[in-house]
Amino acid sequence: MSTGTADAPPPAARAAAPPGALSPAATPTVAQAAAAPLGAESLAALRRLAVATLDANWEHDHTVPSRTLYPHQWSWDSAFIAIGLATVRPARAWRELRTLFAAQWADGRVPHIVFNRALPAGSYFPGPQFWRSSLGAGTPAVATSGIVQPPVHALAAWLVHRRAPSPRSRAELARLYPRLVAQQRYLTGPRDVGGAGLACLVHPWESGLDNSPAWDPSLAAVAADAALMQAYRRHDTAHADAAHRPTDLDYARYVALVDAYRDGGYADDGLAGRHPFLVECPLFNTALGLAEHALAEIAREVGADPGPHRERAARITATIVDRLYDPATGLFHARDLRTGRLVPARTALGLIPLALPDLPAVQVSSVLAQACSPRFGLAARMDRPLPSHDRTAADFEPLRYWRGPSWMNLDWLLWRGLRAHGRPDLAAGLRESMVGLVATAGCHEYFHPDTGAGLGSPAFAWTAALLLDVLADD
Ligand code: 9WN
Repeated sequence: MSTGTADAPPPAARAAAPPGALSPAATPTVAQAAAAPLGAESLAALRRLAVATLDANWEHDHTVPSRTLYPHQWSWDSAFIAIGLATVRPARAWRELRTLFAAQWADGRVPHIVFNRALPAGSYFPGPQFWRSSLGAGTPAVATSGIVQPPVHALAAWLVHRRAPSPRSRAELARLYPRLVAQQRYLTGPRDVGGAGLACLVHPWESGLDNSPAWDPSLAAVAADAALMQAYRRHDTAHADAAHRPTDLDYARYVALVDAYRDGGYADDGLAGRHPFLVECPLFNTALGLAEHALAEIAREVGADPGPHRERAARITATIVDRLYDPATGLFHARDLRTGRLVPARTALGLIPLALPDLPAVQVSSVLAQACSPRFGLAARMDRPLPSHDRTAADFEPLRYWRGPSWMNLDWLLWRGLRAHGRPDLAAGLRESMVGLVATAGCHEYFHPDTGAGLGSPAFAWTAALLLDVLADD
Protein backbone atom coordinates (compact mmCIF):
# COMPACT_ATOMS: atom_id res chain seq x y z
CA MET A 1 0.00 0.00 0.00
CA SER A 2 1.43 3.35 -0.94
CA THR A 3 0.99 6.33 1.34
CA GLY A 4 1.93 8.79 -1.43
CA THR A 5 -0.29 11.60 -2.73
CA ALA A 6 -3.85 12.97 -3.03
CA ASP A 7 -7.47 11.96 -2.45
CA ALA A 8 -10.34 10.93 -0.16
CA PRO A 9 -10.11 9.48 3.34
CA PRO A 10 -9.49 5.74 3.52
CA PRO A 11 -12.61 3.59 3.87
CA ALA A 12 -11.93 2.68 7.48
CA ALA A 13 -11.54 6.33 8.42
CA ARG A 14 -14.94 7.10 6.89
CA ALA A 15 -16.61 4.30 8.84
CA ALA A 16 -18.54 5.19 12.00
CA ALA A 17 -16.99 4.59 15.44
CA PRO A 18 -15.91 2.10 16.66
CA PRO A 19 -13.30 2.30 13.92
CA GLY A 20 -12.53 -0.50 11.53
CA ALA A 21 -16.01 -1.98 11.50
CA LEU A 22 -15.97 -2.72 7.76
CA SER A 23 -17.01 -6.27 6.93
CA PRO A 24 -14.10 -8.42 5.65
CA ALA A 25 -16.00 -8.95 2.39
CA ALA A 26 -16.09 -5.19 1.72
CA THR A 27 -12.43 -4.74 2.55
CA PRO A 28 -10.04 -4.38 -0.39
CA THR A 29 -6.89 -6.46 -0.15
CA VAL A 30 -3.57 -4.80 0.58
CA ALA A 31 -2.60 -5.36 -3.05
CA GLN A 32 -5.78 -3.62 -4.26
CA ALA A 33 -5.26 -0.78 -1.81
CA ALA A 34 -1.73 -0.29 -3.18
CA ALA A 35 -3.30 0.91 -6.40
CA ALA A 36 -4.91 3.85 -4.57
CA PRO A 37 -2.20 5.91 -2.86
CA LEU A 38 -3.14 7.80 0.29
CA GLY A 39 -2.80 11.54 0.37
CA ALA A 40 -2.28 13.99 3.21
CA GLU A 41 -6.00 14.20 3.90
CA SER A 42 -6.32 10.42 4.10
CA LEU A 43 -3.34 10.16 6.39
CA ALA A 44 -4.84 12.82 8.66
CA ALA A 45 -8.09 10.82 8.72
CA LEU A 46 -6.14 7.69 9.66
CA ARG A 47 -4.48 9.57 12.50
CA ARG A 48 -7.90 10.72 13.75
CA LEU A 49 -9.13 7.14 13.62
CA ALA A 50 -6.17 5.96 15.69
CA VAL A 51 -6.54 8.75 18.27
CA ALA A 52 -10.28 8.06 18.55
CA THR A 53 -9.54 4.37 19.16
CA LEU A 54 -7.07 5.19 21.94
CA ASP A 55 -9.46 7.71 23.49
CA ALA A 56 -12.33 5.23 23.41
CA ASN A 57 -10.16 2.63 25.18
CA TRP A 58 -8.86 5.02 27.86
CA GLU A 59 -10.05 3.95 31.32
CA HIS A 60 -9.33 6.54 34.08
CA ASP A 61 -5.61 5.68 34.52
CA HIS A 62 -4.75 3.23 31.75
CA THR A 63 -5.79 2.10 28.27
CA VAL A 64 -7.54 -1.24 27.76
CA PRO A 65 -6.36 -3.26 24.75
CA SER A 66 -10.00 -3.86 23.80
CA ARG A 67 -13.24 -3.00 25.61
CA THR A 68 -14.72 -6.43 24.94
CA LEU A 69 -11.96 -9.04 24.78
CA TYR A 70 -9.35 -7.51 27.11
CA PRO A 71 -11.00 -5.02 29.49
CA HIS A 72 -8.13 -4.71 32.03
CA GLN A 73 -4.58 -3.32 31.70
CA TRP A 74 -2.04 -5.52 29.91
CA SER A 75 1.68 -5.09 30.35
CA TRP A 76 3.28 -5.06 26.90
CA ASP A 77 0.15 -3.52 25.38
CA SER A 78 0.64 -0.53 27.69
CA ALA A 79 4.23 -0.12 26.51
CA PHE A 80 3.17 -0.03 22.84
CA ILE A 81 0.22 2.20 23.70
CA ALA A 82 2.49 4.69 25.51
CA ILE A 83 4.70 4.90 22.40
CA GLY A 84 1.69 5.94 20.32
CA LEU A 85 0.19 8.20 22.98
CA ALA A 86 3.47 10.12 23.10
CA THR A 87 2.68 11.50 19.64
CA VAL A 88 -0.62 13.07 20.77
CA ARG A 89 -1.10 12.84 24.55
CA PRO A 90 2.33 12.64 26.21
CA ALA A 91 0.99 13.18 29.75
CA ARG A 92 -1.29 10.20 29.27
CA ALA A 93 1.61 8.11 27.96
CA TRP A 94 3.45 8.63 31.24
CA ARG A 95 0.29 7.93 33.23
CA GLU A 96 -0.08 4.63 31.38
CA LEU A 97 3.43 3.54 32.40
CA ARG A 98 3.08 4.87 35.96
CA THR A 99 -0.12 2.90 36.50
CA LEU A 100 1.47 -0.30 35.25
CA PHE A 101 4.61 0.08 37.36
CA ALA A 102 2.54 0.91 40.46
CA ALA A 103 1.52 -2.77 40.26
CA GLN A 104 5.13 -4.04 40.13
CA TRP A 105 5.84 -6.78 42.66
CA ALA A 106 8.61 -6.43 45.28
CA ASP A 107 10.77 -8.95 43.37
CA GLY A 108 10.69 -6.67 40.31
CA ARG A 109 8.21 -8.59 38.17
CA VAL A 110 5.76 -6.47 36.23
CA PRO A 111 2.52 -8.49 36.05
CA HIS A 112 1.06 -9.17 32.64
CA ILE A 113 -2.43 -8.06 33.74
CA VAL A 114 -3.43 -5.37 36.25
CA PHE A 115 -7.08 -5.92 37.07
CA ASN A 116 -9.60 -3.10 37.19
CA ARG A 117 -11.49 -3.76 40.41
CA ALA A 118 -14.52 -1.83 39.16
CA LEU A 119 -15.29 -4.53 36.58
CA PRO A 120 -17.60 -7.41 37.48
CA ALA A 121 -16.17 -10.89 38.05
CA GLY A 122 -16.38 -12.78 34.77
CA SER A 123 -15.43 -9.86 32.55
CA TYR A 124 -12.23 -11.75 31.71
CA PHE A 125 -11.03 -15.29 32.29
CA PRO A 126 -8.82 -16.08 34.11
CA GLY A 127 -9.70 -13.18 36.42
CA PRO A 128 -8.41 -12.05 39.81
CA GLN A 129 -10.18 -14.87 41.65
CA PHE A 130 -8.20 -17.38 39.65
CA TRP A 131 -4.79 -15.69 39.86
CA ARG A 132 -5.08 -14.79 43.58
CA SER A 133 -1.94 -12.67 43.31
CA SER A 134 -1.89 -12.03 47.07
CA LEU A 135 -0.47 -15.57 47.38
CA GLY A 136 2.80 -14.17 46.01
CA ALA A 137 5.38 -12.41 48.16
CA GLY A 138 5.50 -8.59 48.14
CA THR A 139 2.48 -8.09 45.90
CA PRO A 140 0.73 -4.74 45.37
CA ALA A 141 -2.67 -3.86 46.82
CA VAL A 142 -4.27 -4.08 43.38
CA ALA A 143 -5.08 -7.55 42.01
CA THR A 144 -2.79 -8.71 39.21
CA SER A 145 -1.80 -11.84 37.33
CA GLY A 146 1.43 -13.52 38.47
CA ILE A 147 3.27 -13.89 35.16
CA VAL A 148 5.05 -11.37 32.95
CA GLN A 149 5.18 -10.26 29.30
CA PRO A 150 8.03 -9.11 27.01
CA PRO A 151 9.87 -6.23 28.73
CA VAL A 152 9.39 -3.57 26.06
CA HIS A 153 8.80 -0.90 28.70
CA ALA A 154 12.28 0.62 28.97
CA LEU A 155 12.29 1.08 25.21
CA ALA A 156 8.82 2.59 25.44
CA ALA A 157 9.84 4.99 28.22
CA TRP A 158 12.85 6.10 26.21
CA LEU A 159 10.81 6.61 23.03
CA VAL A 160 8.09 8.52 24.89
CA HIS A 161 10.73 10.88 26.28
CA ARG A 162 12.43 11.27 22.91
CA ARG A 163 9.14 12.01 21.17
CA ALA A 164 8.23 14.82 23.58
CA PRO A 165 11.26 15.74 25.72
CA SER A 166 10.61 18.14 28.60
CA PRO A 167 11.68 18.62 32.23
CA ARG A 168 8.52 16.73 33.17
CA SER A 169 9.39 13.75 30.96
CA ARG A 170 12.93 13.73 32.37
CA ALA A 171 11.42 13.55 35.87
CA GLU A 172 9.16 10.70 34.75
CA LEU A 173 12.19 8.86 33.36
CA ALA A 174 14.13 9.36 36.59
CA ARG A 175 11.19 7.98 38.57
CA LEU A 176 10.79 4.93 36.33
CA TYR A 177 14.49 4.14 35.99
CA PRO A 178 14.93 2.11 39.24
CA ARG A 179 11.70 0.24 38.52
CA LEU A 180 12.88 -0.67 35.03
CA VAL A 181 16.21 -1.82 36.46
CA ALA A 182 14.36 -3.99 39.01
CA GLN A 183 12.29 -5.51 36.19
CA GLN A 184 15.51 -6.50 34.39
CA ARG A 185 17.03 -7.83 37.61
CA TYR A 186 14.03 -10.11 38.10
CA LEU A 187 14.12 -11.44 34.56
CA THR A 188 17.86 -12.09 34.49
CA GLY A 189 17.96 -13.30 38.12
CA PRO A 190 15.18 -15.62 39.33
CA ARG A 191 13.99 -16.14 35.76
CA ASP A 192 17.36 -17.19 34.37
CA VAL A 193 16.40 -20.84 34.78
CA GLY A 194 18.81 -21.98 32.06
CA GLY A 195 21.72 -20.24 33.83
CA ALA A 196 23.08 -18.61 30.65
CA GLY A 197 21.79 -15.07 31.16
CA LEU A 198 18.48 -15.24 29.29
CA ALA A 199 14.98 -15.02 30.75
CA CYS A 200 12.88 -18.18 30.77
CA LEU A 201 9.11 -18.21 30.24
CA VAL A 202 6.86 -20.30 32.47
CA HIS A 203 3.71 -19.84 30.36
CA PRO A 204 2.99 -19.21 26.64
CA TRP A 205 1.07 -16.08 27.73
CA GLU A 206 4.40 -14.62 28.85
CA SER A 207 5.58 -14.56 25.24
CA GLY A 208 2.69 -12.33 24.14
CA LEU A 209 2.37 -14.71 21.15
CA ASP A 210 0.29 -17.10 23.20
CA ASN A 211 -0.85 -19.51 20.57
CA SER A 212 2.26 -19.55 18.37
CA PRO A 213 3.29 -22.91 16.88
CA ALA A 214 6.61 -22.22 18.67
CA TRP A 215 4.98 -23.48 21.89
CA ASP A 216 3.26 -26.58 20.52
CA PRO A 217 5.82 -29.27 21.46
CA SER A 218 6.48 -27.81 24.93
CA LEU A 219 2.76 -27.32 25.59
CA ALA A 220 1.94 -30.86 24.44
CA ALA A 221 4.00 -32.13 27.37
CA VAL A 222 1.77 -30.26 29.86
CA ALA A 223 -1.03 -32.39 31.34
CA ALA A 224 -4.39 -30.79 30.47
CA ASP A 225 -6.68 -30.56 33.45
CA ALA A 226 -10.16 -31.09 32.01
CA ALA A 227 -11.78 -31.12 35.46
CA LEU A 228 -10.22 -27.76 36.27
CA MET A 229 -11.51 -26.26 33.01
CA GLN A 230 -15.03 -27.52 33.67
CA ALA A 231 -15.14 -25.30 36.74
CA TYR A 232 -14.62 -22.18 34.59
CA ARG A 233 -16.15 -20.53 31.53
CA ARG A 234 -13.94 -19.11 28.76
CA HIS A 235 -14.53 -15.43 28.17
CA ASP A 236 -12.67 -15.05 24.87
CA THR A 237 -14.91 -17.31 22.80
CA ALA A 238 -17.96 -15.28 23.86
CA HIS A 239 -16.42 -12.23 22.11
CA ALA A 240 -14.41 -13.73 19.26
CA ASP A 241 -14.87 -16.51 16.73
CA ALA A 242 -13.82 -19.76 18.43
CA ALA A 243 -12.16 -20.87 15.18
CA HIS A 244 -9.74 -17.94 15.52
CA ARG A 245 -8.84 -18.61 19.16
CA PRO A 246 -6.82 -21.33 20.93
CA THR A 247 -8.55 -24.68 21.25
CA ASP A 248 -10.19 -25.87 24.49
CA LEU A 249 -7.31 -28.30 24.92
CA ASP A 250 -4.78 -25.46 24.70
CA TYR A 251 -6.83 -23.50 27.23
CA ALA A 252 -6.95 -26.45 29.61
CA ARG A 253 -3.15 -26.53 29.48
CA TYR A 254 -2.84 -22.76 29.94
CA VAL A 255 -5.00 -23.03 33.04
CA ALA A 256 -3.05 -26.00 34.39
CA LEU A 257 0.18 -24.00 34.04
CA VAL A 258 -1.24 -21.03 35.94
CA ASP A 259 -2.50 -23.42 38.58
CA ALA A 260 0.93 -25.02 39.02
CA TYR A 261 2.80 -21.71 39.20
CA ARG A 262 0.25 -20.12 41.55
CA ASP A 263 0.22 -23.13 43.88
CA GLY A 264 3.97 -22.69 44.27
CA GLY A 265 3.23 -19.14 45.50
CA TYR A 266 4.62 -17.73 42.19
CA ALA A 267 8.10 -18.55 43.52
CA ASP A 268 10.85 -19.12 40.96
CA ASP A 269 13.35 -21.14 42.97
CA GLY A 270 13.55 -24.75 41.87
CA LEU A 271 11.45 -24.13 38.71
CA ALA A 272 13.80 -26.35 36.69
CA GLY A 273 12.84 -29.40 38.72
CA ARG A 274 9.11 -28.87 38.97
CA HIS A 275 7.55 -26.60 36.36
CA PRO A 276 6.16 -28.30 33.22
CA PHE A 277 6.79 -25.42 30.75
CA LEU A 278 10.19 -23.69 30.56
CA VAL A 279 11.30 -22.00 27.35
CA GLU A 280 13.64 -19.24 26.20
CA CYS A 281 11.92 -17.09 23.58
CA PRO A 282 13.76 -15.06 20.90
CA LEU A 283 11.30 -12.15 21.03
CA PHE A 284 11.16 -11.93 24.82
CA ASN A 285 14.94 -11.98 25.07
CA THR A 286 15.28 -9.46 22.25
CA ALA A 287 13.07 -7.17 24.33
CA LEU A 288 15.36 -7.89 27.30
CA GLY A 289 18.38 -6.76 25.24
CA LEU A 290 16.57 -3.73 23.83
CA ALA A 291 15.69 -2.78 27.39
CA GLU A 292 19.37 -2.64 28.35
CA HIS A 293 20.14 -0.49 25.28
CA ALA A 294 17.29 1.84 26.28
CA LEU A 295 18.38 1.85 29.93
CA ALA A 296 21.85 2.97 28.85
CA GLU A 297 20.23 6.02 27.17
CA ILE A 298 17.93 6.62 30.13
CA ALA A 299 20.86 6.33 32.57
CA ARG A 300 22.77 8.99 30.64
CA GLU A 301 19.73 11.26 30.72
CA VAL A 302 19.09 10.89 34.46
CA GLY A 303 22.72 11.05 35.57
CA ALA A 304 23.33 7.34 36.21
CA ASP A 305 26.10 5.15 34.77
CA PRO A 306 25.21 3.75 31.32
CA GLY A 307 28.25 1.42 31.28
CA PRO A 308 26.73 -1.62 33.03
CA HIS A 309 23.67 -1.43 30.78
CA ARG A 310 25.83 -1.40 27.66
CA GLU A 311 27.75 -4.42 28.91
CA ARG A 312 24.58 -6.31 29.72
CA ALA A 313 23.07 -5.43 26.33
CA ALA A 314 26.14 -6.83 24.54
CA ARG A 315 26.04 -9.99 26.65
CA ILE A 316 22.36 -10.59 25.99
CA THR A 317 22.80 -10.24 22.22
CA ALA A 318 25.76 -12.63 22.25
CA THR A 319 23.79 -15.15 24.32
CA ILE A 320 20.73 -14.94 22.07
CA VAL A 321 22.98 -15.70 19.09
CA ASP A 322 24.74 -18.48 20.95
CA ARG A 323 21.65 -20.22 22.31
CA LEU A 324 18.74 -19.41 20.00
CA TYR A 325 20.19 -19.11 16.48
CA ASP A 326 20.11 -22.11 14.18
CA PRO A 327 22.53 -21.82 11.21
CA ALA A 328 20.60 -24.62 9.49
CA THR A 329 17.44 -22.51 9.19
CA GLY A 330 19.02 -19.05 9.28
CA LEU A 331 16.47 -18.09 11.95
CA PHE A 332 16.18 -17.80 15.70
CA HIS A 333 14.11 -20.40 17.55
CA ALA A 334 12.70 -20.93 21.02
CA ARG A 335 14.72 -23.25 23.27
CA ASP A 336 12.83 -25.74 25.41
CA LEU A 337 14.80 -26.03 28.65
CA ARG A 338 13.13 -29.31 29.56
CA THR A 339 14.40 -31.07 26.45
CA GLY A 340 17.42 -28.82 25.88
CA ARG A 341 16.44 -28.54 22.19
CA LEU A 342 15.52 -25.72 19.84
CA VAL A 343 11.88 -25.84 18.74
CA PRO A 344 11.90 -26.44 14.94
CA ALA A 345 8.91 -24.17 14.02
CA ARG A 346 9.93 -21.21 11.84
CA THR A 347 7.72 -18.47 13.23
CA ALA A 348 7.98 -14.68 13.04
CA LEU A 349 9.54 -14.85 16.52
CA GLY A 350 12.66 -16.01 14.71
CA LEU A 351 12.96 -12.71 12.80
CA ILE A 352 12.62 -10.37 15.77
CA PRO A 353 16.27 -10.39 16.98
CA LEU A 354 16.88 -8.20 13.93
CA ALA A 355 15.59 -5.41 16.18
CA LEU A 356 18.83 -5.70 18.20
CA PRO A 357 21.13 -2.95 16.90
CA ASP A 358 24.22 -5.03 17.72
CA LEU A 359 23.13 -8.26 16.03
CA PRO A 360 26.20 -9.59 14.16
CA ALA A 361 26.30 -9.25 10.36
CA VAL A 362 26.03 -13.02 9.73
CA GLN A 363 22.72 -13.27 11.56
CA VAL A 364 21.48 -10.00 10.07
CA SER A 365 21.93 -11.26 6.56
CA SER A 366 20.50 -14.73 7.16
CA VAL A 367 17.43 -13.39 8.98
CA LEU A 368 16.91 -10.87 6.17
CA ALA A 369 17.14 -13.67 3.61
CA GLN A 370 14.49 -15.65 5.49
CA ALA A 371 12.28 -12.60 5.97
CA CYS A 372 12.39 -11.90 2.21
CA SER A 373 11.79 -15.55 1.26
CA PRO A 374 8.30 -16.86 0.40
CA ARG A 375 8.00 -17.92 4.05
CA PHE A 376 7.44 -14.30 5.17
CA GLY A 377 7.36 -12.25 1.95
CA LEU A 378 9.08 -9.08 3.19
CA ALA A 379 9.76 -6.72 0.26
CA ALA A 380 10.27 -3.07 -0.59
CA ARG A 381 6.80 -3.30 -2.08
CA MET A 382 4.79 -5.90 -0.21
CA ASP A 383 1.88 -7.59 -1.91
CA ARG A 384 0.69 -9.31 1.28
CA PRO A 385 1.04 -8.49 4.99
CA LEU A 386 3.85 -10.04 7.03
CA PRO A 387 2.52 -13.28 8.58
CA SER A 388 3.19 -14.38 12.18
CA HIS A 389 4.14 -17.86 11.01
CA ASP A 390 5.91 -19.37 8.00
CA ARG A 391 3.26 -19.35 5.25
CA THR A 392 4.73 -22.43 3.62
CA ALA A 393 4.42 -24.50 6.84
CA ALA A 394 1.82 -27.27 7.06
CA ASP A 395 0.46 -25.81 10.31
CA PHE A 396 0.10 -22.24 8.96
CA GLU A 397 -3.44 -21.03 9.83
CA PRO A 398 -4.42 -17.66 8.36
CA LEU A 399 -7.28 -17.09 10.79
CA ARG A 400 -6.11 -18.48 14.13
CA TYR A 401 -4.36 -15.95 16.28
CA TRP A 402 -0.56 -15.99 16.30
CA ARG A 403 -0.51 -18.97 13.91
CA GLY A 404 -0.51 -16.98 10.66
CA PRO A 405 -2.32 -13.63 10.92
CA SER A 406 -0.44 -10.35 10.66
CA TRP A 407 0.11 -8.23 13.79
CA MET A 408 1.11 -4.60 14.00
CA ASN A 409 3.54 -5.06 16.91
CA LEU A 410 5.59 -7.71 15.10
CA ASP A 411 5.71 -5.43 12.05
CA TRP A 412 6.80 -2.52 14.22
CA LEU A 413 9.65 -4.41 15.90
CA LEU A 414 10.89 -5.64 12.54
CA TRP A 415 10.50 -2.18 11.01
CA ARG A 416 12.80 -0.79 13.68
CA GLY A 417 15.32 -3.58 13.03
CA LEU A 418 15.33 -2.90 9.29
CA ARG A 419 16.14 0.74 9.92
CA ALA A 420 18.81 -0.11 12.49
CA HIS A 421 20.52 -2.42 10.00
CA GLY A 422 20.52 -0.08 7.03
CA ARG A 423 17.56 -1.41 5.04
CA PRO A 424 15.38 1.70 4.57
CA ASP A 425 13.93 0.15 1.39
CA LEU A 426 12.50 -2.86 3.24
CA ALA A 427 11.53 -0.70 6.23
CA ALA A 428 9.52 1.54 3.89
CA GLY A 429 7.79 -1.49 2.34
CA LEU A 430 6.82 -2.82 5.74
CA ARG A 431 5.64 0.59 6.91
CA GLU A 432 3.43 0.96 3.84
CA SER A 433 1.97 -2.45 4.52
CA MET A 434 1.20 -1.44 8.14
CA VAL A 435 -0.49 1.77 7.06
CA GLY A 436 -2.34 -0.11 4.32
CA LEU A 437 -3.72 -2.65 6.79
CA VAL A 438 -5.32 0.01 8.97
CA ALA A 439 -6.44 2.07 5.96
CA THR A 440 -8.30 -0.89 4.51
CA ALA A 441 -9.57 -2.63 7.65
CA GLY A 442 -9.37 -0.24 10.61
CA CYS A 443 -7.61 -0.66 13.97
CA HIS A 444 -8.18 -4.39 14.21
CA GLU A 445 -6.31 -6.64 16.61
CA TYR A 446 -4.80 -8.62 13.74
CA PHE A 447 -5.23 -9.07 10.01
CA HIS A 448 -5.69 -11.84 7.47
CA PRO A 449 -2.20 -12.52 6.09
CA ASP A 450 -3.46 -12.82 2.49
CA THR A 451 -6.33 -10.34 2.15
CA GLY A 452 -5.52 -7.89 4.98
CA ALA A 453 -9.09 -8.25 6.29
CA GLY A 454 -9.47 -7.21 9.92
CA LEU A 455 -9.72 -9.98 12.54
CA GLY A 456 -10.17 -10.18 16.31
CA SER A 457 -11.12 -7.07 18.24
CA PRO A 458 -12.16 -4.21 15.87
CA ALA A 459 -10.86 -1.38 18.09
CA PHE A 460 -7.51 -2.58 19.34
CA ALA A 461 -5.28 -0.12 21.14
CA TRP A 462 -1.74 -1.14 20.15
CA THR A 463 -2.69 -1.22 16.46
CA ALA A 464 -3.81 2.40 16.79
CA ALA A 465 -0.78 3.38 18.86
CA LEU A 466 1.87 1.86 16.64
CA LEU A 467 0.21 3.32 13.57
CA LEU A 468 0.55 6.75 15.18
CA ASP A 469 4.21 6.08 15.82
CA VAL A 470 5.02 5.07 12.25
CA LEU A 471 2.97 7.97 10.85
CA ALA A 472 4.78 10.42 13.13
CA ASP A 473 8.03 9.22 11.69
CA ASP A 474 7.48 10.81 8.30
C1 9WN B 1 -3.68 -13.40 27.43
C2 9WN B 1 -4.02 -8.24 25.40
C3 9WN B 1 -3.33 -9.57 25.21
C4 9WN B 1 -1.98 -9.42 24.50
C5 9WN B 1 -1.40 -10.76 24.07
C6 9WN B 1 -2.46 -11.52 23.26
C7 9WN B 1 -3.73 -11.68 24.09
C8 9WN B 1 -4.40 -12.69 26.27
C9 9WN B 1 -5.58 -13.54 25.82
O1 9WN B 1 -4.22 -10.42 24.46
O2 9WN B 1 -3.44 -12.48 25.24
O3 9WN B 1 -2.69 -12.56 27.95
O4 9WN B 1 -6.59 -13.56 26.53
O5 9WN B 1 -5.50 -14.18 24.77
O6 9WN B 1 -1.98 -12.74 22.86
O7 9WN B 1 -0.23 -10.55 23.31
O8 9WN B 1 -1.07 -8.78 25.34
O9 9WN B 1 -4.09 -7.57 24.18
